[in-house]
Amino acid sequence: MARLIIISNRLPFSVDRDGGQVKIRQSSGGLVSAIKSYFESDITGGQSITERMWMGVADFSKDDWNNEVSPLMEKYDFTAVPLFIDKPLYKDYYNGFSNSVLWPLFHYFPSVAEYQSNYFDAYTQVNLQFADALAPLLRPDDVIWIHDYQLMLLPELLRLRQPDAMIGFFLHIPFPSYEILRLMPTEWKMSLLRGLMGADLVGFHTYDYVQHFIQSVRMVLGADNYFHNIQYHNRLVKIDLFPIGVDYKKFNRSAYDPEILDLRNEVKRNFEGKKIIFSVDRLDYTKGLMDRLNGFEYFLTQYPEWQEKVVFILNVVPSRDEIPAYADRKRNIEEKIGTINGKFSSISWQPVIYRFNHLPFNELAALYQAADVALITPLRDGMNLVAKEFVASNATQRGVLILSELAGAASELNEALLVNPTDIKDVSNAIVKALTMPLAEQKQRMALMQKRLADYDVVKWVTDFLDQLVNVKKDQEKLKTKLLDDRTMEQYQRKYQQAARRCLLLDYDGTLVPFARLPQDAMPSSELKELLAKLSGDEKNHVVIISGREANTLEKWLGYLPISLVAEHGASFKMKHENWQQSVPMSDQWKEEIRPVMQKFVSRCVGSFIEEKTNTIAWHYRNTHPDLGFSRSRELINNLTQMLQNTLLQVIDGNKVVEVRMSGFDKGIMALKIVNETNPDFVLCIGDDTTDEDMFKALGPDAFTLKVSNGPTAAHYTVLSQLNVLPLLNELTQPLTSASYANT
Ligand code: GDG
Repeated sequence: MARLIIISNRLPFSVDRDGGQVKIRQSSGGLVSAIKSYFESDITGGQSITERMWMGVADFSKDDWNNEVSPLMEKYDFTAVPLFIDKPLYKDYYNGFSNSVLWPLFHYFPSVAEYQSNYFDAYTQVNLQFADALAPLLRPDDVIWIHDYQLMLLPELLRLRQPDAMIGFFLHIPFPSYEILRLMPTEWKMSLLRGLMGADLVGFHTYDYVQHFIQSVRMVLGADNYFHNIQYHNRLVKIDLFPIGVDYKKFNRSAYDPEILDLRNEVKRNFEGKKIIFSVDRLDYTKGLMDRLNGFEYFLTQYPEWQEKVVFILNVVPSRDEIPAYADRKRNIEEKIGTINGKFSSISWQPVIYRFNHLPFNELAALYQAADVALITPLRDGMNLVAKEFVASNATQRGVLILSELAGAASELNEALLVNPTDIKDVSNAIVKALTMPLAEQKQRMALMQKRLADYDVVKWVTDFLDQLVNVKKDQEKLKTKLLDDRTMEQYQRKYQQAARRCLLLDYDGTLVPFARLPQDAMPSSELKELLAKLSGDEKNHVVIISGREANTLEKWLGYLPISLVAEHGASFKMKHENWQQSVPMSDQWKEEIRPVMQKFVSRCVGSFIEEKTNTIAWHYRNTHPDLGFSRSRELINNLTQMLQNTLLQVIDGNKVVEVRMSGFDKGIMALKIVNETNPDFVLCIGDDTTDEDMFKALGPDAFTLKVSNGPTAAHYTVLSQLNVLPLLNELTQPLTSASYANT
């Protein structure tokens, strides 16, 4: 039995005063109608949700809430948690950072963005207020779903307060390409991305937005992805697309509602003999109203035969008029409408019927049904529900949708006439095509779009998201099952204490030391040296450093210790108190063939470099652009694999490194050889890389094998980070007490 907590900037209702009486009015907009339809359905999704809560900023005072509004909420099917924010702070957070930085930037209007630091401070403060107000109310069974660009910091802030919480986030607007995001001050973009990565599931409308987000996380936070999964701060975060739908049945049925039908017929009568083109949009520069009017004007000029035979009903809904970027638009648009009407009108005909108001639902539905063409051409739009509502409302399947290819909805509504909104010729041609489209074709296109919208309606959107959120939690649990816990640690500690002969096989980079930008910088710390001295000082221990490093380096850094060293994955080795030897005597003539190929990749991928070792040659791409480095590494592996067919050489795909070496030895063969020769009764093996998997597999069930990092592995257990390794080794040697090793 779970509780669903929806968190959005505003509560889903506002309060009106009618005379002295307070009235609650449901807000309009995509999210509110989506969640409302879900609440009204009896479907609950992945969790059986039994309670609902909605948190958001109130548009009424605390006193009004306590005295008048709160009692009215009793009849609603959710608990409202209003947040009261000081007006000046709210202004900087909402008009400021949300709508004068994020909104323009994420809709590809960088020149409109105003990078003021007080805006970001206010945004941070309001997100903190949300977190502080919610944290004390949280219960372990809560499913938290945060919505939209005003609350991008909130997932992380909640995660800090409640580490195990189930948190989903959905962005309703586009997520821009990295090239746009990087325009923002570094601290801001890092905070926003870190904020979102506090969620377990981050949802977007389209595949492109998902890809943009993943790329930004890779570039800004340096986290790696595996398809749509990102391992971040030892937690699996899933990124996926959930294209929001509409309440299909509600719009489709509206065609049979007598009141709406009357209104529709009235509109038809008023414009008898004329085709109706319809648009409804908030007054926003992203909606492309000016370009749309230019397109319509061009159409009337180019195709005069349509004059008097068509009307364009343009309904503009007031919006954000306190923000300067919005204020002038209204005047410009109205002037343009005046110009078109002045230029083309006759005594009996006016081409543009313009209204600036919010339509009641019935009127909106009637216009959707009366329209022959819906002209929806935003310059950018996260999704655009108007397009989907028009399609859903067309029960007769008459009517044509002209849709901007830059709206998220275009990726689903392929049967619409897709246009570039700034290309007035394209828009004009699409209008002609729509007005002359044969009925059979209209129906065919409509039917295909309607099927898709009916299948993935708004309730499906909600349940799909909630199901995926539950699945991510399950996947996180699965990964945790290998995580070394205190009890297992204690068992091995006991076995260690009881053993007479122990073999400790330890990888070096990424295991005993963290990765450095350049291999030569990853020198052993004094803490590591002390630990290795202590371990090797115990005569029951045989300590083996088994690495991809070359012999010289291992000798220089660790050769003074009474331990064994295995270099270049086993190509050469030095057993304790003995001299270095080659595993397989070989010439390194073959490197002459490989070096030029790798050199070509060095020049094709800035930041990559070659490391030559005695028996291997490696191309490192740790310091490159992550996407380029990865894709070049795939190309290189491809080239090398073809070159090395039927040779004794092999290609190894390591951790940000591609290596070529002679086949016939690997860490697994070497580890097994050492274990067989010394016959220990306790074997510990720790590593982080793909090459260490050979050891985990070779050593089999009796060894205590441990992988650093939380991915698929043949090791028996995992530890979350390299930082856990030295404390773990220390702990192993301690006599058994109640002290516990913390795997965090
Ligand atoms: C965000 C994203 C994304 C509009 N005018 C009237 C009216 N509306 C209703 C429509 C529709 C909604 O408002 C507008 O649709 P949007 O798609 O623009 O939704 P928003 O919530 O504003 O915007 C957008 C959406 O979130 C969902 O994720 O699609 O890209 O910007 O439902 O019907 N409703 C009435 N009168 C009007 O005059 N009754």
